[in-house]
Amino acid sequence: MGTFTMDPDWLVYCPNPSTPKFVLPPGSVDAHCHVFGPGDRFPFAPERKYTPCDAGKDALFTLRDMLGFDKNVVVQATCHGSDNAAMLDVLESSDGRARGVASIRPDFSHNQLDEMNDAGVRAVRFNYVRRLVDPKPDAYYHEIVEKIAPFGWHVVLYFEATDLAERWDFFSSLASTVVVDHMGRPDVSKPPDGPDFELFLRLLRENENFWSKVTCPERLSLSGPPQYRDVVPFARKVVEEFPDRVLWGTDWPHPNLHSHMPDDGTLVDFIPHIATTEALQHKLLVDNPTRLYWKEG
Ligand code: 0GY
Repeated sequence: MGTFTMDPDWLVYCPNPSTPKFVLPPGSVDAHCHVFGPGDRFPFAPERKYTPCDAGKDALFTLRDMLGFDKNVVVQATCHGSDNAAMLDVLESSDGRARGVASIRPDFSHNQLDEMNDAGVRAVRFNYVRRLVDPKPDAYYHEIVEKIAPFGWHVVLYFEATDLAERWDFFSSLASTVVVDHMGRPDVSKPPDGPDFELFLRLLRENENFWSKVTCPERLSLSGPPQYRDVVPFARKVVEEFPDRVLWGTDWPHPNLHSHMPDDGTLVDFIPHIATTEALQHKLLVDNPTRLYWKEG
């Protein structure tokens, strides 16, 4: 028995994903994934809103190799709060094949950030999803933006579609590259050319520094696996209009799912439905994430 017991309704990641039929191009990056613990070594944060199963770096690297990815971008999960040790340990064990998105506080020192930068952190995440974190005022994020500026890090935003209008002015004021998680979480029961998703597309049209992850069909879909048909028109629209500003990732180990746990091989097979040409696939999986996370100097 470990130090932590996962939530009773927690869905554990798929233990034996299928081999994808879609062969990933060499150099592909899983640009959105997490690690959880293991809790005995990297304790979960007291302020967390969920207690997951353990899902550590060895399982992540096995999945990377099995699916055919070359690299990972590991996003600090909220269950670890602003203690980035588990994520940093992945970067340090990856032989340069992982970069990180951290969660930091305004009281982090320049030296702390410098060490994180050396380890491979390239961004911070601002999370506005209330079931995951308690809301903070804009001033809190402004302080962080100033702190990270010397390192050239970008900002990753996680918010629900219904919060976009309220946050619009702050988001558009960000001068760095900004990456939005999961297409701003559209309600896929609404039309992809309706006013809600149009607002998200406008955010990308009017702010050329904004990118989108076309991730998480398993989280957004109402029609379900294996095809996640209802998510396709949304993701395809974003990939086709902004081919140089999109990223893709598995979201392994898939926190807080309730309807089902996806087979990660099936998720990879979703990619050619949203990026329908080799050129679009190469940008999405190789060129864009490499440019954003592995550019040096
Ligand atoms: C995701 C989505 C979720 C969780 C987190 O950091 C997290 O805890 O990101 C979620 O519950 O929607 O991107 O993994």
